[in-house]
Amino acid sequence: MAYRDLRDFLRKLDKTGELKRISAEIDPILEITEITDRTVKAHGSALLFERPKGSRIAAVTNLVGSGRRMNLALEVDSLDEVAARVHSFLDMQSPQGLLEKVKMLPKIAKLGSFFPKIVRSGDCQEVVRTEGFSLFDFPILQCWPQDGGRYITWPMVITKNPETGKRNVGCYRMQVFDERTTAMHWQTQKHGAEHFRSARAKNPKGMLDVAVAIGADPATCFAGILPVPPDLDEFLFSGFLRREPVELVPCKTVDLEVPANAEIVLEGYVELGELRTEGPFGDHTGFYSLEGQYPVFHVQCITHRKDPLYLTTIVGPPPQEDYFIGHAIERIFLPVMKMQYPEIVDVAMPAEGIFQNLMIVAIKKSYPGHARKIMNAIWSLGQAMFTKVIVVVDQDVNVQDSREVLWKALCAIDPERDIQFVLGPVDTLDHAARRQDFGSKMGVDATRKWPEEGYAGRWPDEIKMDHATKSRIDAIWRQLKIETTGQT
Ligand SMILES: Cc1cc2nc3c(=O)[nH]c(=O)nc-3n(C[C@H](O)[C@H](O)[C@H](O)COP(=O)(O)O)c2cc1C
Ligand SMILES: [Mn+2]
Repeated sequence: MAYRDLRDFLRKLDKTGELKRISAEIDPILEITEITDRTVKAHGSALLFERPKGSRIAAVTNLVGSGRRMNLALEVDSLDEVAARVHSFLDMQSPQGLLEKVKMLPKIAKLGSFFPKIVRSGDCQEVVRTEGFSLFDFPILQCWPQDGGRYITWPMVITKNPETGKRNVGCYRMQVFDERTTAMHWQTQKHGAEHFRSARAKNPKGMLDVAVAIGADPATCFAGILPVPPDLDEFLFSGFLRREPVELVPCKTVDLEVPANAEIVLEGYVELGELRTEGPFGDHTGFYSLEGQYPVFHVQCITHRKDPLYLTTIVGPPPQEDYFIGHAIERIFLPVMKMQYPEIVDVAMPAEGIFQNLMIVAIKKSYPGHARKIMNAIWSLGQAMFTKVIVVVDQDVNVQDSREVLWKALCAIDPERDIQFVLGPVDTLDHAARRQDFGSKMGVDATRKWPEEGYAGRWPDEIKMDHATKSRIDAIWRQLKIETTGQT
């Protein structure tokens, strides 16, 4: 059974020793960050701040900031199980004969059963407030000292495509300007920004309805983060992840639907002619992203449960909670990448590469220039377009082991020959780029080079001891009593 809501998941965490309640008064200004940062880096539990200073509402951080809790969130023992489910759905592509078509039907029907379901009422509307409310009632964090203010960091921002009417859910940080206004940090390549531009093209003086849901069952909360193609409803994918449809209720004041089990919902609009200075914000790069001009969200109604919980996360010097979320996404979407490019054996995005900076890809190389073909493929694959450095290695390199990759990749390159630069879109948060949103990317072909690629010599074998010697030494190893501590 899927988790009903955020508190249902918290109960599960409590039972498994994965939740720490903090009853001391802690300030959402900086202090919650410092505690959360130390906890996630020490592989600690989820945190429930029962008495955030200045608010009567409890705050939750580090919800899925470990592999263990991510597995609990997705109700699996390993992320491979989710990947296998995704794989089995993709497997139904292009059935051959009638029999295969018939066999496919139950799978399609099952996918159909994950479509979001509209319900008439939901806990998220237990309390409806159209006046006298203030965003400052909630324990919204100022995360880092130089932040421009307090930021909502884990919202599900919901809009509809003005052209197609299709829903989008995105997690975009929101800087609180005052009691009822925030920024909307729609980075230029994201779907929310696309909706904004397309609405503005129609009517520059108009408005775009926006709803923001905060806190729900974990799979639903991931909706905003999932890198799915435009016009594919992220809530469908959440339904697939939780194996039950996401239930949605119509908003009170805008023509949008929000998860019925949400803790808090902000309803309102963005004025299409209005931009305001947003930032700085201590970001997931480990550096501050600087001020920029972003749209403004006007809250006209807040609905929430009688005793809402405020779910938030912090980003900053890695690793943080977003590493675990990103890693889960990497595992879940690997079958999708493999379907399009079957030569991909595995990929890894180490925490220090903060997702957009480094992707290591192992391929089954089968023709000259294959590594470069894969780089170009990745640079054209949704949000993977942001990847600043792609390192392509042969399939016998374990990409999950950064040390092995460093060793083998560096041995395999003639830098001038094997490095490829391209220009294109880069992540808005890349402060090193020559221009915001535009810059260069680098591909490293660290595969073995072939004669067909102009390599004149004979590529050497990797050193490996022979089995016979190994087993002879295995047999006498203990008797030799050589002390090994495993430490340097
Ligand atoms: C904690 C967190 C904060 C994020 N903040 C932003 C943000 O402020 N702006 C943004 O464009 N993307 C942000 N992202 C990334 C988007 O959520 C992600 O790219 C998502 O897939 C965008 O959805 P879309 O493709 O529907 O636009 C954030 C992700 C996380 C995990
Ligand atoms: Mn989207």
